[in-house]
Amino acid sequence: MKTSVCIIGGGPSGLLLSQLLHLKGIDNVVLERQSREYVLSRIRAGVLEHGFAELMREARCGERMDREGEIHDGFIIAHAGRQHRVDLHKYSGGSSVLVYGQTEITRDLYEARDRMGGTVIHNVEDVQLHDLTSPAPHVTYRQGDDIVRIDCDFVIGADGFHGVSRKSIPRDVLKEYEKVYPFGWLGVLSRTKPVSPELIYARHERGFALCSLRSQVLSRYYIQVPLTDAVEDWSDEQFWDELKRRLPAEVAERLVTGPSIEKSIAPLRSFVAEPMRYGNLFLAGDAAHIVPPTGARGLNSAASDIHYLYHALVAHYQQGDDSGLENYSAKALARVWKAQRFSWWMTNMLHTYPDSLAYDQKLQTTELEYLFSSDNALGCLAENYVGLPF
Ligand code: RFL
Ligand code: PHB
Repeated sequence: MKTSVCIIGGGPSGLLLSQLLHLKGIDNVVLERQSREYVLSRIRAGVLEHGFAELMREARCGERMDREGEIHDGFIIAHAGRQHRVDLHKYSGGSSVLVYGQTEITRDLYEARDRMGGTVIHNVEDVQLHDLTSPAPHVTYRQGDDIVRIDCDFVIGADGFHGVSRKSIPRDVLKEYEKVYPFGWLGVLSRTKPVSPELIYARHERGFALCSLRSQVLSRYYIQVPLTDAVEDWSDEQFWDELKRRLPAEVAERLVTGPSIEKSIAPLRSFVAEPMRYGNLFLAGDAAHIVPPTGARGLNSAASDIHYLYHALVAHYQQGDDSGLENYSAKALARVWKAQRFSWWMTNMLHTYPDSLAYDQKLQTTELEYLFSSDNALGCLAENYVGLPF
């Protein structure tokens, strides 16, 4: 098989780039290790910035998102039994975020790829990247007993944190920066009315909690748990009891509980791999960087990578201009590190660390008190949460 761009990974990053390139007449193939059903069963992001939504519209995939997504002009931070609203609209100069699930984004992208006759190959095994520093790289994979070879100009590594692409860069070229947090998030999806029309981020001595939503009939809640906990350790009842303990009494009282329809634990990690280019391989999204979900930046950072790559590839194929490809890694990383900083800051401010000093706890409280006493501090939070410019 021969194509211009071979994209490894059929998550939101890979599918979005595939769709955008196809609309510009640039031939591409997506290789995905899992089945479509499996990819669509993963419950992840819920908060999108406008830059991401714009890209979805440009990819002609924004119709359902604009119809069903909810615009949020603010969110709540709860601590010490009190609730403070962060007015995103006021403090970010009129911006907001969109609440629309990653599952729905992915579904919309798959449907668009089908409609346009895009090539997305599922259940590929043993993907291997070859000759990445040559002008003619190729990718091989196994499907059943067959080894299939794809010749291409460029390989895009959009295969998430555990993918093969980043691992194909020699160890002496790649530098990895990592911070692992001593806790995870236990998430529950339930077909219940959300406890609040806006998200609530709660700091509590028993651990962080988050009340989020997918729609007015579908709620998503998280609680901070030790890394040693397993999903099986938590019955639905235990989850709801613990969530209530961490919310202000007035919120806990109106929480509607119900059976969980999905329950999973995600460990929290900050990670960046540099550079994001090796020869004709370009990394994008979770393949190159991970943030703890506290700042809702992960998918949004993937979107800015895709924006830069898309424009760089179009300039290459349409104008023979390679400056975008040359600058890709530096440009993407500059924004990636700002998302890292913000996510680390939000995580530190809101989580309970197992061995924190009384001094650290005082600083955490002071950080929150300062935040809600300063328009400048709120402005800083708001401009990062709605997304820095691409
Ligand atoms: P993905 O989604 O991991 O997709 C990569 C795809 O590559 C496939 N793959 C392979 N395919 C072929 N060959 C191989 N060798 C392969 N290895 C892997 C995988 O099967 C998969 O389908 O990466 P992508 O596309 O870069 O997207 C990134 C986002 O998924 C991620 O950043 C967000 O989900 C992070 N995130 C959030 N981001 C936000 O912007 N806002 C949020 O509100 C938000 N909330 C969250 C989150 C992530 C969470 N978890 C579970 C980590 C909440 C949670 C709980
Ligand atoms: C979610 O709804 O899954 C969600 C929302 C905000 C976050 C993280 C996750 O910061």
